[in-house]
Amino acid sequence: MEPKYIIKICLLGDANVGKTSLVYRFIENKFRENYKSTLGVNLLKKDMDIAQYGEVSAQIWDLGGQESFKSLRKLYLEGANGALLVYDMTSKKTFEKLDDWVQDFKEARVEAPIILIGNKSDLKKQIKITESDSKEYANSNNLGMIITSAKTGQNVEEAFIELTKRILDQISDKS
Ligand code: G3D
Ligand code: MG
Repeated sequence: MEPKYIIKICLLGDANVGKTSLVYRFIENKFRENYKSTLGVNLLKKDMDIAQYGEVSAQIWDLGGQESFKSLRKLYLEGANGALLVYDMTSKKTFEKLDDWVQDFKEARVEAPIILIGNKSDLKKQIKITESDSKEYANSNNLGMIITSAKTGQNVEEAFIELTKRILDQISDKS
């Protein structure tokens, strides 16, 4: 059957925050300790069955290895219906870079929903950015927020599904 909706989801966030691991966990339900840093863009597809909407096919764009090249971002973000914006809970630096990503995304896709993800929640002793810091940031920027671990699988599926629901709510509102 043809999916009723085809959507584009982008993974945003600095290198090493766990974007590729989250996508891999969501699609394959596995975690690999050793990734080669992704080059270029990974493009993956996942079909979901979302209550009340039915079949949805998500194209998941994972920017690899070139997160720091601002000039690529515009092309990457073009046509995105929503984004998962990831930081590493053990790295203050990746949290401080969020503004940059939010700004770029909003410039390209003004109204599309974003979910903020604090990843690596399993590294409990090394956490530097708490869930409440994260909530505060999400609230003041009007983002959804969820804490995940690509390693244990905690909340990974929930994050993708929550974003997909928000995207569909928005798409169907407009039609
Ligand atoms: P990126 O795609 O954002 O660049 P990767 O990030 O998915 O390549 O992950 C970067 C590193 O973080 C990898 O470790 C990966 O195993 C690790 N990682 C990703 N998610 C988690 C998580 O939830 N918990 C823990 N503990 N580690 C995670 P290496 O050692 O290969 O650099
Ligand atoms: Mg990657």
